[in-house]
Amino acid sequence: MVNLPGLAGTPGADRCLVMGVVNVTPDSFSDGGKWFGADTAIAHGLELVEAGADIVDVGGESTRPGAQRVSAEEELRRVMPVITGLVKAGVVVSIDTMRAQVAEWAVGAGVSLVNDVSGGLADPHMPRLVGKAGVPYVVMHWRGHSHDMYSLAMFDDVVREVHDELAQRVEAATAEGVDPAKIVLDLGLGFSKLPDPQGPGEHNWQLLTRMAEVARIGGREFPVLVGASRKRFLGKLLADPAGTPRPFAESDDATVAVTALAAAAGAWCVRVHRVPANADAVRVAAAWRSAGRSQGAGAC
Ligand code: PMM
Repeated sequence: MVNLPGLAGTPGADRCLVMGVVNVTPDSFSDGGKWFGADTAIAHGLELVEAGADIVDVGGESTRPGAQRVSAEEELRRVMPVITGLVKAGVVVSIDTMRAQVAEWAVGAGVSLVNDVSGGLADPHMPRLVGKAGVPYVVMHWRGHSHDMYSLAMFDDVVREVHDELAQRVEAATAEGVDPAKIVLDLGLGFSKLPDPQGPGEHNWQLLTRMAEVARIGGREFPVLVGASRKRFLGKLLADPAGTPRPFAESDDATVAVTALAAAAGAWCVRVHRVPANADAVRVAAAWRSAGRSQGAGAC
C-alpha cells in the first residue's frame, strides 16, 4: 500500500490528485469493451500513469444506468490480472468495487485504496473489511443499484439530503472500525441524480458548487473525490440545438473544465477517463489556489 497525500499519516497534497479510470468491462458507460482484455487494460493503465495519473482505478463491474450485476467470480476474473500487473509495475492502484470479497483480494494484492460507489450499502461486510485493512476508503453517495437508479433520484433539497445520507455512511463505516481520517467522500454525480441542466430537479451542479458543504460532517472537512468525467449531465449541458446530448467521448473538454473548477474549489481528487488535459488542469488550479493564498496573506 502506498500512502496517499492529504490522508491520514501523509503530508498534505499541494494539488488535487488525478485518478485515471480502467474499466475492465464490456459495457461501461463511456469506454465499455475498450480495455476488456487484461493486457490491453494493463497497457492502458500504464499509459494513464505516463500521462500524469497519480492513481489508477480498476473496476470489473459496470455501474452505467440500467446495468445488471455480474457475479463476484466474474468480477474477480476481470480485475485480478490487471491489478496484479499494475501493482507489479509500481502503479498506485485503487479497486472500484461494491463487494468485500473483491476488495479483500485486491487489498491483499497491494491496492492502495478501496473505491466503493455504494458507500458500504451494497455489501454490509465492506466497512469492516476496509477498517481491518487500514486502507483509504472512498464512500460515494448512492441510493441503489444501477438498474433503477433514476427512480431513486427524488430530492427536496439535494445538498442537505446527500450530506445527511453521507453522514450516515460515515457513522456506519467508523462504527465498523474505519479510521475517519482515511475516508474520502464522493458526491455520486450521475448516480440517482437527474442530469437535465434546465430542469427544476437538476442535482449534479448543485452538489458540485456546494461540495464543501456536503463534505463538512460533524465538524470535520472530509476530502472529496469528484467523478464528473463523461457523465450524462455534461452531455445534456452540451446538447445540440435539437436537444440531442453530446456523445460521451466528446465531453472530455467539459470534464477538464469541471476538473479545473473543482480543484480550485479544493477537491482532493478527480476521477477521469482521459488524463493529460486533466493533469494540466489540476496544476493550473494549484497555482490559482496558491496565488490566492499568498495575496490573501499579503493583504493582512
Ligand atoms: N463513477 C463511475 C464508476 N465509479 N467511482 C467513484 N468514486 N465516483 C464516480 O463518480 C464513479 C465511480 C461510473 O463511471 P464510468 O463507468 O464511466 O467509469
